[in-house]
Amino acid sequence: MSMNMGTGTNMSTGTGTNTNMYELAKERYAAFGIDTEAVIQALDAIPISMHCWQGDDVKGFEGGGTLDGGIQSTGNHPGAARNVDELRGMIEEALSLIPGQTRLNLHAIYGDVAGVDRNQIEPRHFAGWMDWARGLGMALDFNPTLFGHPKSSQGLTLAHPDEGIRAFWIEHGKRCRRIAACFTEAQGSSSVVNLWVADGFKDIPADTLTPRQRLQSSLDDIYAKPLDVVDAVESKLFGIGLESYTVGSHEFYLGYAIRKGLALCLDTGHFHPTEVVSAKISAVSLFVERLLLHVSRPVRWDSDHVILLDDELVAIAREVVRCGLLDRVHIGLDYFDGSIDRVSAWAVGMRNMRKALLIALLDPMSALRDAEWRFDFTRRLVMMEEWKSLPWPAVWEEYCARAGKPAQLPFGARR
Ligand code: RNT
Ligand code: ZN
Repeated sequence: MSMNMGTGTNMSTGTGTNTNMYELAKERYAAFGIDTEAVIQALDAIPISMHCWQGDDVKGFEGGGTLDGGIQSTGNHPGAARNVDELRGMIEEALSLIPGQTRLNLHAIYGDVAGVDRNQIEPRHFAGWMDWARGLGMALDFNPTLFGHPKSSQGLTLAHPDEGIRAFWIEHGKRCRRIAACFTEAQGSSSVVNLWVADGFKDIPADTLTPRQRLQSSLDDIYAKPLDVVDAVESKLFGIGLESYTVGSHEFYLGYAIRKGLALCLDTGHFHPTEVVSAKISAVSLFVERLLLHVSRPVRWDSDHVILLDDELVAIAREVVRCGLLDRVHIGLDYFDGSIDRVSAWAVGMRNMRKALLIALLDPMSALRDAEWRFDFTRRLVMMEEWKSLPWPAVWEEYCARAGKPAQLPFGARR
């Protein structure tokens, strides 16, 4: 099934407001062999999955809402969504500021699930989301929620020594995949189901192997039935209170995804501080068919700050584009900042991701590759450096104008 579904705009008609600036930019890029019209078309069609959990600080609608699993949303900015109507209203407001194909990434705790335990959830608990999303022409992605629950309070879920606890979470995982398969059927594009578990230990464990064997066998159970979804697994380095050992490490899931043919999720906050996801993409792309990116911004730890238009964001987008991976990499955002207006947090991050993709699509890759393969490293360097001062913001503004979205965000908090 095609991945390219979500809200979108018709790029083939209409011109923007800054025609002079744009016409100049078009010429400058043409000199580097880049067709900005083709870039604008391509940019608009790339799906980016917006994470619902920025809107309410990852609380969900079960009624309890304590966050554990070693993740934290900090800050007391007013306006966190208290119910599904408020959350949808905030998402709609964010969408009015965000150009391009946008998908929505739900967690299992965001269904109509007050009083429904995780091993009881069904597609009907998500019928409201499906109706609403259909009305917006927006596709849904999904995540099992294996944290913030009495049965995750010991820091172990799918790797727990108690078979009953493992069975509870396995059932949750299976049900989540079935719910996502209903999304796929309704929306005509495969729903991406990402599984992340916090399982680990605060202090140094004696036995590092047995929990991994348990996790592996639990996962085998969850993925036993083939369904029309894109299954992804997400590794992590450590969480708060789980500093010494993570069962689902990078090596664990890289191996597991390769063996089972699953997508590998790389979260930009889940590696050692000097490691970058942009440096991993081409290598892992040789061994897994699909990647999921959880684009986040770690500040000293996996702090999930709003993503900036920084060098690493552009490097990630550039690797995806240069390696020709746009149809094998699913791009999703994953951050939650409770200290600022949450609608603006979405809008800034979603627009930054798309700006990074624009910069990447404007890249003169074939000329650079040509110079590189002729060992003309002077030409490669000069071209790369001169290209950096080309006027990509003029193309961005033209794109926003054609998409009917503001070229610049309003500065003030919306809530
Ligand atoms: C946690 C993972 C995970 C979560 C979401 C809420 O470190 O990044 O993806 O952020 O599932
Ligand atoms: Zn993540």
